[in-house]
Amino acid sequence: MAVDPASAERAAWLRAEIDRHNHAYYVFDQPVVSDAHYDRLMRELQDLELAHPELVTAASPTQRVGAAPLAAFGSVTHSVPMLSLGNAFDDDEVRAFDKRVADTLRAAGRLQPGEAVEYFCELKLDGLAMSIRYESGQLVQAATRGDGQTGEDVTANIRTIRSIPLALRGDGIPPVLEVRGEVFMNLAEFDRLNDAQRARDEKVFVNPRNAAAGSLRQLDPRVTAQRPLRFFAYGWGEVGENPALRHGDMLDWLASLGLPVNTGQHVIAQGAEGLLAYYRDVAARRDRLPYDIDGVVYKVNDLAAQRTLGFVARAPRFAIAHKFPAQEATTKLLDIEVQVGRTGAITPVARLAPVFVGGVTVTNATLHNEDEINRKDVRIGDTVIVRRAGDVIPEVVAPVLGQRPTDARRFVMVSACPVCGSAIERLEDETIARCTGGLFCPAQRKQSLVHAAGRKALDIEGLGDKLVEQLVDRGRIRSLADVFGLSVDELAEYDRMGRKSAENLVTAIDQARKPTLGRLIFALGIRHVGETTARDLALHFGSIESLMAADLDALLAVSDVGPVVAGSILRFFAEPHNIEIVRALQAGGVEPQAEEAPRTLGLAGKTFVLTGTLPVWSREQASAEIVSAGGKVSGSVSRKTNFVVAGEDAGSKLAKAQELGVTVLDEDGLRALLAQASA
Ligand code: 5U1
Repeated sequence: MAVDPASAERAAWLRAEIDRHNHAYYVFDQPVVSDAHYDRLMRELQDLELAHPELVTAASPTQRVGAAPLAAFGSVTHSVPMLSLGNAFDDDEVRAFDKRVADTLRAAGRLQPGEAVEYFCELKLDGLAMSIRYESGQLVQAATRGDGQTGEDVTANIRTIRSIPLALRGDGIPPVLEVRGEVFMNLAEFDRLNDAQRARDEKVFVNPRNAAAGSLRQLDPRVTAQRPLRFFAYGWGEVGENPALRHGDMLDWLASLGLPVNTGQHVIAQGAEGLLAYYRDVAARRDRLPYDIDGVVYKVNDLAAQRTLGFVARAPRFAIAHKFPAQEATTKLLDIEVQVGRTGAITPVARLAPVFVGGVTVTNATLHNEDEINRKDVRIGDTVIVRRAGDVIPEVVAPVLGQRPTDARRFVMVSACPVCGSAIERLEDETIARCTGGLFCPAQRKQSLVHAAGRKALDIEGLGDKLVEQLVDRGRIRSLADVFGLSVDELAEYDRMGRKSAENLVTAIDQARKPTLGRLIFALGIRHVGETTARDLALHFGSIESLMAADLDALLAVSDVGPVVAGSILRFFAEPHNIEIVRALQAGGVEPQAEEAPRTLGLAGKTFVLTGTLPVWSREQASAEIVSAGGKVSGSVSRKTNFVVAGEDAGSKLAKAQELGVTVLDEDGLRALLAQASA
């Protein structure tokens, strides 16, 4: 039966519409419709194609996961070899690269004396190189780099990546276009994938690169389709007619054909110093990028100059990768010891053979907790992968199982605190084991004192961990109150303490006698009471006496204090020795000052909950607007919620708001409220 023209037209419209939404969502990260609306379009197209199979085209968005599982990947000979890049590891190597380029171009008459070379600078994503071939605008093949000449045919898997168009768009579609770029995974999506894998008891991936590689090597494209893979184009192989004069124009052209290009991160730079400035800028932002990068890439921008420079072996002379210090390295796990934290938390710490990673030499790394060690199956004696990204504490990512020695030992959690001998307890629903010694435990006492002296608490400059260690070990201070009895004469006797430092410290201790009430509450180190909660409690109760006298209902009346925090405060003040400490502080002359209420912004004190998809703003944008107007954004609706902002497909939160009589706004309502607040 012939397809009626209306159905054919509708199917074509749906395909174009879904492609448009894919592009907005996956290439620009700016969805213009809700997930539910997108799903409805997709379902309608699927239904139409089911009713009229003649309407199905290879480029239809319904065909991304159409292929049956493969027995093995075929091989593909690249029509233009896939090159690799030479590396530079320091400034001098970058300057030498620029000099080589400039000298060659000057000799060829392509650069005037004194003129700097123009480069196109890009991020070097830590993923897998991919070549995707379009013929007459249709995606026909995708292949891995392999050895540069021959790669694996991963077409069915690449078709599942929604940011990659199945058909090119726009005018001037070339007869053949091979796009080259990187397949990768965003960090947040990688974490979510691992959470889901863990929940299903399936393999957890070591890093986003491995997850991307593992996802591409799936013989069943339906598995790949479930993985959050992304792609950015940075080059090309075979291309019929090249319409551009510069690398940057070429990328603009690829973007105009609907291909994802990392445009926001590119820069044009002049000469070596311009390259190094880009490198430093990216290095400073590296930890805030949504994906892992392992360096930046510099390419001579002028394509004719690129041809003049040509190639050496398998790498171009016109481009170089400037690598960042590796964030992962392998080393030997010598031992696992445990540390006792301020609240008694027992943290296993890996003692490592020294290894240079993330720009520093690392000898210790956190293993978080016992479950984590078991989950990762890390054993003493293993060779392990260690990761240090930015300022984050180094961590053991995974063992290298192929290198496990036969005498590798499993970690056994201690049953008594290694510092005070008290029992170790692990509550049923907690992952953390704790020393039950409380402030009897010197480790907890020391850390509590360091916390209390910290900048956000009593801010006692000069009372650091080394001095606290000595004071506690010699039995000179047992609680925070004892700090206020320290004298210059006795302090001057301690290691590394001259008379001048002792005087400065006693002055700092004196100044700490008048903290704000919030700082004093924070200094007490009550579990779950952070700096902000301490301030809220101070503003609400006005004095330490009222806080100590507060019952559960009184505590729950404080904004952002829920049952967990309230319970923790009640338990803290139920301990006689905590009351004694407060009394001793008062006797030592500590007099908290009234907390100053923060400058009130328009929405101060108002709590919002966001639900559903707003027409224009993403949740993050809406939250940022609310917070910058002084409001708070919470995840759940309660009687304390002032406004629920509901978009399309809002679910149970909207129902709860209606049930509780909480004011519900749409995006326009929120904008009006914000405008009012700023006026
Ligand atoms: N950004 C970028 N990454 N990357 C990797 N450009 C780039 N170019 C490459 C490689 C391997 O190779 C060129 C030779 C196309």
